[in-house]
Amino acid sequence: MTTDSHVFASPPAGCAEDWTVPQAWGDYTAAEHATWVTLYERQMKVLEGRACPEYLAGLAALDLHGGGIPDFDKLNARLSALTGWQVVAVPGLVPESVFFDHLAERRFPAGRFIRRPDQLDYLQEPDIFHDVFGHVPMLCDPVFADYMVEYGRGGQRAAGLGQLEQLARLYWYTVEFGLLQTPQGLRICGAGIVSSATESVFALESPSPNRIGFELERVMRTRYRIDDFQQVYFVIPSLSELLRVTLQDFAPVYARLADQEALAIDAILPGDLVLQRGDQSHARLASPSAR
Ligand code: HBI
Ligand code: FE
Repeated sequence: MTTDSHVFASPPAGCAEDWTVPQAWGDYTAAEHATWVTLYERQMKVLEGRACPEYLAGLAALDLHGGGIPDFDKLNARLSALTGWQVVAVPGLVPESVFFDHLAERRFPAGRFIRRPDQLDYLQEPDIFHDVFGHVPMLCDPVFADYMVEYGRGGQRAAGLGQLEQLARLYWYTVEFGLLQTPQGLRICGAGIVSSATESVFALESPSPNRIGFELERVMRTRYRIDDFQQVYFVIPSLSELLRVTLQDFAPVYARLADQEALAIDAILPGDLVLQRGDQSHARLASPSAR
């Protein structure tokens, strides 16, 4: 199976200075729209009772129904009215500096391509389903929308301090794979989980992964994997707490982290708030490739 690479080191032809491209919604084929519908319907079977209320409210507010690939012009009219955010089309994974610059300006870069039918279950690069179905509904929540702007600004600062790896872990364990504590129990807020039929169930119900209370420096030290289910999920107490910790000055945080080792993906520390000490049964079956 060829791996369509949508990872670019320099702007491919047709890209603007900021790496954006026209979505060209009219160019999507019926097969591409059908792929969106298949993915959407599959997700909606598992997300009731599993996705956090803020995500489900965003999905409804944007009217991201299963009719096909959303037209960003229509999507942005709704999204910008709610939190001032807009989605911009990019060819795929863009360099971190470009990504942070967009987030800091309330623009979410979404790959305009969609996975092929033989990639329904997994692809490593963010396609339009991962980015728009996974990430954009949470941007309707004012607190999370502000968190993402602060994250973008933090990324711009971290780039200058050489602390991108720690900040990428914060993104990974919150924006991509975060779980949220709610009065009804644990719910999914991470885009990487909410856009995956299998991980939506695994993250909440499997005995395999650790589930640990979110703590900023703990998360920033913890390695992650990009090729299989996570071996640890961090549980965020509330979106306002997530925003609060991101509003602080990270310089002292980076200073403390500078002389601390990165933590193994399945580590459990004495100070951890352990909600589940996983048996790592899933990971034992998979080839380890922690980052
Ligand atoms: N580019 N299009 C796109 N989407 C992402 O989610 C993305 C990216 N570039 C960098 C990136 N994410 C990660 O490095 C984050 O951890 C910042
Ligand atoms: Fe993502």
